[in-house]
Amino acid sequence: MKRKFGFILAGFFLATVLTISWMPTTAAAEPIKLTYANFPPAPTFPCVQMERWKKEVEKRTNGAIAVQTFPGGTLLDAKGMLDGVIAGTADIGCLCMAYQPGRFLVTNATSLPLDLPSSKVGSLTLWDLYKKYKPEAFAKVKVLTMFTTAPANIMSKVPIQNLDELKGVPLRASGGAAQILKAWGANPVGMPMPATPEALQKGVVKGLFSSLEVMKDFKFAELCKYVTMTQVPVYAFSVVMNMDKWNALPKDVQKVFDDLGPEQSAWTGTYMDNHVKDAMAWSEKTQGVKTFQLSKEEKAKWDKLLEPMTDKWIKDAEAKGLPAKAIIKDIKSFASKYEGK
Ligand code: 3IO
Repeated sequence: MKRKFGFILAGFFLATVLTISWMPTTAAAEPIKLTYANFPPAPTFPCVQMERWKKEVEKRTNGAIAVQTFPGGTLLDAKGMLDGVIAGTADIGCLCMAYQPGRFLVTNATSLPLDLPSSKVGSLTLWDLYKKYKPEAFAKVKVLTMFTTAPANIMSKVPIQNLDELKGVPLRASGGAAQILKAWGANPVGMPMPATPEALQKGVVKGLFSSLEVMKDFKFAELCKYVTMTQVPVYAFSVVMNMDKWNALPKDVQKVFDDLGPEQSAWTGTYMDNHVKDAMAWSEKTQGVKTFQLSKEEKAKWDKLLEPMTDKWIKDAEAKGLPAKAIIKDIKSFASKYEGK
């Protein structure tokens, strides 16, 4: 009798232990705290996606992870983001790859004039590209997600409807977008996005070349009363995590982060595409912004000037040992896979 009771007790004990070990992450008394640095101000899209990621992670880990966000360059700034995460100044960081174009050759190929039509398609294409090529630039970090902006357009204080009006105009842009402006004969001025409001105020630049949601989020519509639609190129972003911090995470938390990678990419693309529409409606209705479409003949001239760019990129990238033709081919085929979805 006594022995039987002992067996039952042991059975209960075993069942309890097994149940606990199989349960999804339960809220620990003390959550694992992670810092997440971002370079632009809180209302802008890189920070909106950061807050969404934080919320999803905290929910899906049942509070086992607590993310502390640092918008506005308060922990790491635009150009120091990747090195700061490698050094462990922040556990996680969001960076724009156009600010160090030579460092991110493979992923920045998405900023060539390849007609990626939207942030959603651009983001999913970039994520696939990263997954396929795993570029050396990210060897020292864990990549959590990637996304792109919507296609860039010209926002300016002066009307620009043809190449003559664009000639020599100082416009803020970075990376591949700056190369495109240069090919069109403008005067690209490189600086990270957060430096742009002051440059516009002071007249250092007469406008900028980026995705249009910034008209509202940075209030550029108050100064830039003209938009010229070019719909090319997208800017590429990545979110990276310190490798030691990643390796120290419980396996089930790592799975939550990994599952979120492509989801976050799609979420950010959808958010951005919708927000561009809102921002332009606001700019036109409340700020008197005028939007120009290039005439068919004019657009043909602009397109012609971009034709040599991708071939030149292929030549240069091949010289550096990259499978450049395959990279371009993949970008196009990933994009067509996602178009219409
Ligand atoms: C961007 C960067 C920070 C905040 C909002 C933004 N919208 C588009 C960009 C792209 C970019 O980094 C740039 O330099 O145009």
